[in-house]
Amino acid sequence: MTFETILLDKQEGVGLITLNRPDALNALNSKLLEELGEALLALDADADIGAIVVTGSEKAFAAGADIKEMSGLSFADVLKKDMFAEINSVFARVRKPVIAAVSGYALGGGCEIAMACDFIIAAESAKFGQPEIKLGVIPGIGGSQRLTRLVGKSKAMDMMLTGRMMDSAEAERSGLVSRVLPTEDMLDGAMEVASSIADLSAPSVALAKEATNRALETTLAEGLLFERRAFHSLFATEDQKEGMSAFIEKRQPQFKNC
Ligand code: CO8
Repeated sequence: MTFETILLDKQEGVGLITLNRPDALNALNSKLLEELGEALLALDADADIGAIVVTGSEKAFAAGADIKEMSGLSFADVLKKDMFAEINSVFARVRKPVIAAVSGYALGGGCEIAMACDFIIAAESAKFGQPEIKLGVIPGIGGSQRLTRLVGKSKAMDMMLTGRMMDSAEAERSGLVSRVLPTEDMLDGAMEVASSIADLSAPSVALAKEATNRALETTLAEGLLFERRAFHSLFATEDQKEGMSAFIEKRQPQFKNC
């Protein structure tokens, strides 16, 4: 597969997607969103891949949707193409874990793409924000919904109504990111995390992701039932026998993803 706006690499069971529009701080134009979606679905379908990392450059994960591309559009234009619907539906379809590895700016659509991933590992240099309000619009790729779920109403309102940026320490304190690493080590660290997930049993990884996502979509009773049934179903896998035997025999498990 060849792409214009992203780079795609595979290393030890991990698919690495690098957003690559350096002249525009990785602003998300329609080509980039289309290629990101294609790459995510291709890696999700690739049997050699167990986890995916999405990253940008040291200066910017992505500085938002492409303002130059959007500026002249009318209401009818954005409604007709249902702008940004497709990328959200791609993220909903990807069943493998997706980690956002964020260095520098993750603003507007950049912050939203990071939040659409399953979790965010940030460099100390990372800066998050939803500055759309300063452009006369609001978030359009899920920011008002995902940021509120991740950091709570008060901080989400503060971020969206002022358009201010949050540094990596505040992002970690608020629960937006799962861990912060020194900037120069961040991508290697995120790749190591992804590789450690790729080494686990794929059915249990997929069900852990589904069960965690259920917590945001359903009642506690339904979520607990979903989790319990998913847990029960894993006793049908060879990997459950292998994982538990390996623990008892004090050795590393050899999972077969079945
Ligand atoms: N879109 C297009 N181009 C961009 C963007 C962007 N979002 N961000 C940066 N660029 C371009 C700049 O125009 C500049 O290009 P050029 O050299 O040709 O002038 C180049 O990238 C470098 O940028 P700067 O010179 O501005 O770099 P600085 O280091 O001085 O500043 C900042 C970095 C602070 C990140 C600054 O670039 C900035 O504020 N960018 C815009 C951030 C922003 O507002 N993002 C939100 C965009 S809107 C959005 O994401 C969701 C909209 C949802 C709409 C829903 C509709 C349905």
